[in-house]
Amino acid sequence: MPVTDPTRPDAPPATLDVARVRAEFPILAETINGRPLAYLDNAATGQKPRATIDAVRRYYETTNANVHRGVHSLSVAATDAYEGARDRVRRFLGAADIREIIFTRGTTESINLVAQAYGRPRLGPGDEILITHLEHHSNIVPWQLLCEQTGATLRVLPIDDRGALVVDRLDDLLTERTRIVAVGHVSNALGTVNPIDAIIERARAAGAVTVIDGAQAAPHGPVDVQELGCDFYALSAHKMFGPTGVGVLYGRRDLLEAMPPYQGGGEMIKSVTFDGTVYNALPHKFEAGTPNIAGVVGLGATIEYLESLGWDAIEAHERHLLDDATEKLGTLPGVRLIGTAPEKIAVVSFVVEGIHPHDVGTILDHEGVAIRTGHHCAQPVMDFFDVPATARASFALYNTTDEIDALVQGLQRVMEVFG
Ligand code: 7TS
Repeated sequence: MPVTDPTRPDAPPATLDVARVRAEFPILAETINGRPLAYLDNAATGQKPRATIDAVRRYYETTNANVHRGVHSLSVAATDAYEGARDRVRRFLGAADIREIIFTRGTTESINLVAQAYGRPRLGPGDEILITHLEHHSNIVPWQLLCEQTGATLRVLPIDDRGALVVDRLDDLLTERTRIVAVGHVSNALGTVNPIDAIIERARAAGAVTVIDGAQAAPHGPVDVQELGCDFYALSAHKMFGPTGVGVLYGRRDLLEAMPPYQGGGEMIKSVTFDGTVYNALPHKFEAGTPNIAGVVGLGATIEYLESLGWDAIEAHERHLLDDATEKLGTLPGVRLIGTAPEKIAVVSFVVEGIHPHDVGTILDHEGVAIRTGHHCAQPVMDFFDVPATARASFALYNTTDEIDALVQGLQRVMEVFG
């Protein structure tokens, strides 16, 4: 549904010129198995706009040097580009202070950093970590490791049969022993948007620290970590159409200041002697070694590009895609949607009666339609719905209803072949 700008009520609704957007993503012009590519695997990784590809190429062609160490011009320019991207990320996340933005390899590393640098020195037997049944393995396994290391206990907030969190269960699962609450903003397997604002509020009132896995939220719009009041927020650049190998950890400054480094090496120190080492200031304390400079610069350019399109227009278009896909797949005989929470974005997970999801994915690939099949690194979700795997179509700003039609036709072909 088109969105109007509340500050300009007479302005026309924000709309996305999808043909123009598509022209900015070179890979979308590829053919796969002789068919036009319909890329519906955006939850796995997003495709890259020319603005990102060009920024990375330009960086290597004109600016490449190591950061934070040289007085020569290129090193200063590389540092400016790297730190400029950090400020752009800060604004995207609504963080108050640039020192609160740590560059990592991705969401996975960001969450492991919090588990090891925040959790490990602080937790002990009897302490509890609360996660949810919807989490990606990246927001489960680091906490299991932490429990093994500290003797803490993992608790799990359940979901209902639509794939929505049963928030009422916080009444008994959130206790005075809960030290960390780690929740995904959006489920990668089902697309459920979790009520993280309410969860954060409850967790804070209980004295727990909150860690939000924003990997599946960031590709769909900015967040405001100050308004949310979360303590940590993690994301991956590659899912939001930026380069691979780059992620972000937002952390509240006072918490980051009090945490020991996650890794040791160059960049993260002020001085080193054999008697001891003085750590560098934030954010460098958590960025040991030469970072992925080109990737960070590419992420900055990606955010700038997305902002130029307008988030309202992107959101409205993606809402339309989800509604269209839900209606078309929901009425297709033999197709069962998995995950029908009232608050959802950008993902349709489903099974086709009597046909293994991998066979569905293979036939669709012959038709040029790229979806993911499997457990989506969210095996507890699959267990809950008693399926080994699902087929998952996931949408992004450049997708079209024609591509959803290609998916539907592909599924009809699947049923002809296997039916
Ligand atoms: N958290 C969520 C919610 C995710 O969806 C993913 C990746 C991760 C964490 C890990 O991100 P990474 O960039 O560190 O690997 N999700 C998926 C997916 O749904 N299909 O492939 C990867």
